[in-house]
Amino acid sequence: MKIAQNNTEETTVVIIGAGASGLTLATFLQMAGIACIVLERRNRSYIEMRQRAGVVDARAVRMFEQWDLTDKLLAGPVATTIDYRLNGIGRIFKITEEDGISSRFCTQQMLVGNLMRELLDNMSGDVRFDVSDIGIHNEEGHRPKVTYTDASGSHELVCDYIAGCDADRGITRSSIPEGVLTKYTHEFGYAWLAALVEAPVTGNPIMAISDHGCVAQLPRGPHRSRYYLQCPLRDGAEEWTDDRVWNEIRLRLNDESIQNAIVHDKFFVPLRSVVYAPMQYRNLFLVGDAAHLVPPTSAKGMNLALYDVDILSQAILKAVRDKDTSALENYSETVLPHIWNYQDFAVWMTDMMHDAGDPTQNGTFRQQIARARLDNLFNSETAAHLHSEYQRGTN
Ligand code: RFL
Repeated sequence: MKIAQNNTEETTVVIIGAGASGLTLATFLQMAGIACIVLERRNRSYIEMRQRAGVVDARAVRMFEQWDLTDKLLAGPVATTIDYRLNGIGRIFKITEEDGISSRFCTQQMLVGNLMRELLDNMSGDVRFDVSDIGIHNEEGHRPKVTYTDASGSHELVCDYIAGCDADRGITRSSIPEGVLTKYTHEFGYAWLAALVEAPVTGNPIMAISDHGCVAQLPRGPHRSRYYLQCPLRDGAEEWTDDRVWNEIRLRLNDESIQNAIVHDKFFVPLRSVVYAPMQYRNLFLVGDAAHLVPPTSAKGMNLALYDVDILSQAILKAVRDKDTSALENYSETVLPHIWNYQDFAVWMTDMMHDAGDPTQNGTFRQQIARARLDNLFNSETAAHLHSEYQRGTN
């Protein structure tokens, strides 16, 4: 980092957002010797406590292996199986491996905490927390500038590239002039009540279809898990008391032995899919949730964000080291086919798991179709190949 004037500094890449994608990108750039500064509106402990995803997929594990970071970043056991149930009757399926590499049960919180330690404590990375009023100046023919305010006053960063890693409600996407981006969106018409509970997954993670709707239990560290319960859009978290949550879990899993446990938080998520295209404008590149959202059923949001980072970090390396900007110019075109592949899979999987739930609406026929599809997805060679193509996307 060079200091140009009093409160103006120069760097190569400014990354907005210190979530899963921003911290991963910063770590890779730092390891490659490319100067970068991360701007984050929250403080470090808030980010380290934020509970989200629970599985790092095989593709992302391979990416971290290539940077020799797997042991440092990915705590947690290898994810091998998942229990899909239909009206209480379960079948255990093996999670697809990619070239012998398995997914890992590693919560997003653990990954983010490990990235933070690696970047800040071991590599002296530059992450500025508690910043506000970020302004993006990305004009034709000029080096981009990012302005921001913190407790010490206002600052300006002059850079070559800006990475928008600030998720759906961030500011980088909204800095792009109207008419440049197209928004593609799909509302599923139902919601999930997500409840973080003090009860670990004791067997396999569960995805279940029942006459009362879909339910999932996914690991969130050694002592906790998150339950997801399908519910109508008209509901809200406040209508779901803790007792109602546990009664519904017992009903949907057809298991009276499940005991109530502490519910740490509950929130309500209307399920939707969104893609913004193109994912770049001049020297600004959108990454992760800033560019696309998938419903949590597919467990792919964080993994898609990590995929974007993989492609963007390689493209920045090429531009800075070899003065070859072709991969950066093609960033959006390279990433989007993979994103659409996953959107396709996510819509297929989400509809199958939810439309089959209420027999008064769609009949038990749909439930048997769902069973057949799951069997095919995980057991038949053709379907396994198809699934692994989805997993592989446009590698
Ligand atoms: P992040 O991780 O949300 O990071 C964005 C960062 O940007 C900051 N920020 C700003 N900073 C400065 N100025 C501003 N104006 C800013 N606005 C925002 C934020 O504070 C934050 O630190 O986005 P990123 O990096 O794109 O990563 C995406 C993933 O976090 C997301 O896709 C996943 O969490 C989605 N997701 C899941 N993905 C999976 O792969 N598997 C799962 O099982 C899974 N479960 C979930 C999920 C998301 C959930 N949420 C968000 C409802 C479960 C839940 C509950």
